[in-house]
Amino acid sequence: MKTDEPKKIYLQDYRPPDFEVQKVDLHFDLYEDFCRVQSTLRIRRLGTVRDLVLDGIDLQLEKITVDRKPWPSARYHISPESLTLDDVPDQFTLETVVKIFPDKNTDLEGLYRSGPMFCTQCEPQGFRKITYYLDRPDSMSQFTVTVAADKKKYPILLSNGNRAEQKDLPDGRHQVTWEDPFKKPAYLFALVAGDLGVIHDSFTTFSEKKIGLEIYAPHGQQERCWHAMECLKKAMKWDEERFGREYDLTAYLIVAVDDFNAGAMENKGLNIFNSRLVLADPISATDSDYFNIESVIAHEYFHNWTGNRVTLRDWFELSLKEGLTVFRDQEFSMDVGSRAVVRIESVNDLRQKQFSEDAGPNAHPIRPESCYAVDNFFTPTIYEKGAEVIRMMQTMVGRPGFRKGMDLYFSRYDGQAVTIEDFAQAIADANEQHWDQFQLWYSQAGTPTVTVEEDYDPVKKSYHLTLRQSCGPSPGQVVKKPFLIPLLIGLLRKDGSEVNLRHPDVTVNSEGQKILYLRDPEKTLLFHDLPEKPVLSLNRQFSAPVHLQWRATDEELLHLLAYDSDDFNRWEAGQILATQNLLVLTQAAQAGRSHAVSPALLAGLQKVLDNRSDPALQAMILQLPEDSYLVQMQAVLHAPAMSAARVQLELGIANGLQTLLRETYENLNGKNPHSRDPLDFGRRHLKNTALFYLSFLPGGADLAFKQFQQAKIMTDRQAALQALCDSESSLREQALQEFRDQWKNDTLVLNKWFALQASSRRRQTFSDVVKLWDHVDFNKKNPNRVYSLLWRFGENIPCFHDPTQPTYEFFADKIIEIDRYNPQVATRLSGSFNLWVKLPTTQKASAGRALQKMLRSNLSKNTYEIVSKALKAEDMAPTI
Ligand code: B3K
Ligand code: ZN
Repeated sequence: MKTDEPKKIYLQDYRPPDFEVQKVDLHFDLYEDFCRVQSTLRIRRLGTVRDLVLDGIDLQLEKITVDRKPWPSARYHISPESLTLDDVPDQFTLETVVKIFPDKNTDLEGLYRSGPMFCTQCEPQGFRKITYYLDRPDSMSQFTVTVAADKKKYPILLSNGNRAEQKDLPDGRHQVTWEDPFKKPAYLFALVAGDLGVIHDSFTTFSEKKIGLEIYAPHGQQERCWHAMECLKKAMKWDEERFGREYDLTAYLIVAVDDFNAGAMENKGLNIFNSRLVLADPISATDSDYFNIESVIAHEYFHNWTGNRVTLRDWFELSLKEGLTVFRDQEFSMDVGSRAVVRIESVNDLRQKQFSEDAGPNAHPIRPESCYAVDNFFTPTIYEKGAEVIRMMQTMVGRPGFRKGMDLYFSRYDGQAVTIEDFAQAIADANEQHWDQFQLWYSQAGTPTVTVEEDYDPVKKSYHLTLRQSCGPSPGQVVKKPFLIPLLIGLLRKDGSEVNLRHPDVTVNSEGQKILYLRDPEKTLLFHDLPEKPVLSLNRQFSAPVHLQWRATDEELLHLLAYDSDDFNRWEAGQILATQNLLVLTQAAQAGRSHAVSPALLAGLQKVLDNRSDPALQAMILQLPEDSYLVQMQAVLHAPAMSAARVQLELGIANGLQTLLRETYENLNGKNPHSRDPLDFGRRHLKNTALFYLSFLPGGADLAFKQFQQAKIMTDRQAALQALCDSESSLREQALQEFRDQWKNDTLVLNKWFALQASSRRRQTFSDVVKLWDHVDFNKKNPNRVYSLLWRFGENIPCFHDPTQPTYEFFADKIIEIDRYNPQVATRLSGSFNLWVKLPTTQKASAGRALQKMLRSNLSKNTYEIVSKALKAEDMAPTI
């Protein structure tokens, strides 16, 4: 499977399937060291092609019959990735029996073992590691599945759909049969076998159907599943109310698994989840764990309609289900929590991960046109930028119009495998729109920049606003056409009130939002009758995923921070002030000059902290932009200078605002620790943000240690430990030791212990990471553990890019090692090298050598794709 130059696949090569599988019958006989899979497929020819080619990898074929007669060996051929039957009848029943070895499956794709249980992960192409099949999303079929295993070891046997039959077998074995009445592609197949704990509940749908809800987890862990259960019911209700979608089977099952490459998987009726996104109690999970569980439980549930009932024609269309479902889960989180805060969190995430991907060597359009490994499509661009594009559609037609479009989409395409274009057409048709230009968002990569120029004439009382758009080159796309960019807009007066905007080019959508459409490379608008220069509030709610280049004055930004009715843009004003200051401080540190912390920023933050409004929003405003966002504004990545600038600003804020920070901390510390009310989430976030700044001041480590020891919930304990982890205090070691001793038997909590150390900004972090790789609690086969240590370290810009340490060499060696047994994990880690082209010369050469070494190491096609593209980004890739 490993090759030097893997084969690329292309969207333009898509052809509809030559055969249809009308019915699938699977029988699994699970044993400790192997599994026998008997598959009976009812197959019909669709076109004129005579030979049937089925996908299959690492399968030992034991039997093959056509219409119950042995199929002669001269008439079939096995290759490493397929089985071809020559000249098959027009319609026939194919039976195959294969032997597979879940125990030896280390890439966690297909059927594999996690501890004592068996489970599956088939998206995107894992099913071909289970049996020979047409493993492509547009091949949809009805599945009946029987699972047989030892009854004592595996009392729970699960698959998709409804339970049909259960019976005992000789030799202490038993079997359960599942029938899924809905046609589905193979990537939604799932199987679980094990001895598990379970909690039960039910949900009654709007047409009064009672659905049984079951969440399974390793014995002893099931009581930690109640939060997930509540989230599931909330999501089911929300999808009925907001999108009119009702659940369609009699049961909905979720299983928590410790070894899982991704976060979760939406298999029809049987979701399989990484246990970190199911299990929670206040002692061991933070508020943000609770939030993530809510959002991912909802996300997987929403896939039942967007992904499962209406699925993908091919993998290049992945964003059709992922972008749309992320959009739906974001809307859900916004409806059940605070709209502004959730929006800010999503945008923060988008800018850190997707914007940097879009600016780097692995940039690709939302609908890519080629790839080496389909596994690599699960990117922030497909997910998060895909969701932004759907959000723009909703902004353009308003919520009621968007709902009409969604209704049309479901009624047109239920039970079918379709494309991104089909979706956009349904939304446009329902709203009588023409979106040819808008669809460029799907085919052109890169983040557009919108430059703003303002000109106010006090005599004529007129205000000119000129907007220009541009988008730099992306791999394979040098020149871009102008995008259709919907920008929500407002103008503020000096007293903070809003100008009643009237302009022929500003339209109002059904929610009363004012939208300015930028269609051309440049546009100028003229506003009359303005007695004073207004303060511009553009791209409210981050209505379009663009960089805004706007030379606002400090006064204007402070005005927005204080008065904008759009909370997103209040936060954004603070971020711009902080970004500008951090960039100047970085330049100064690089040049060995000194520069002051921005008094305007301090004044703005002081006002925010003083004015007791929404604590969650206050906390978000107080947080500085992340390094991964700041790097995008810089031509060269000087990690030590960036790090010095950040420390200087953080210290400046801590010193400048210390009285207010202390007051805030003392007012909020210890209040309602067990409340799960979003307001209390916000209060704790603000309190812990205050602690973060206070920990820089004399006595700060003691304060953090005190909170660490007295904390009743993980949110407070982790925040305190994080502050200590960044410090040089002797209390650091003590706290880390205590934490480990307390949680050494809880894998999820111990991941936090690894992650906090790998994310620490101390100089010694690299040597800590090297030691932690050999720590007795480290397990390189468990994806969560590897991500906690290595992925966190790779994202830790000051430490990963510390020019004084051999970080790249170490990291590359680990990627090569992991790639041998789990390519998906290795691929994710290799993304940390994407910034290498921005490094100063000597460092760039060293990162280049590490990339070259990886490329020579017979990588999997997954990792090869990321590494080779990273290297291609540099015309002058260093040679060795
Ligand atoms: N569809 C899954 C992703 C599976 C990842 C496969 N490598 C989770 C989700 O997006 O809902
Ligand atoms: Zn998804």
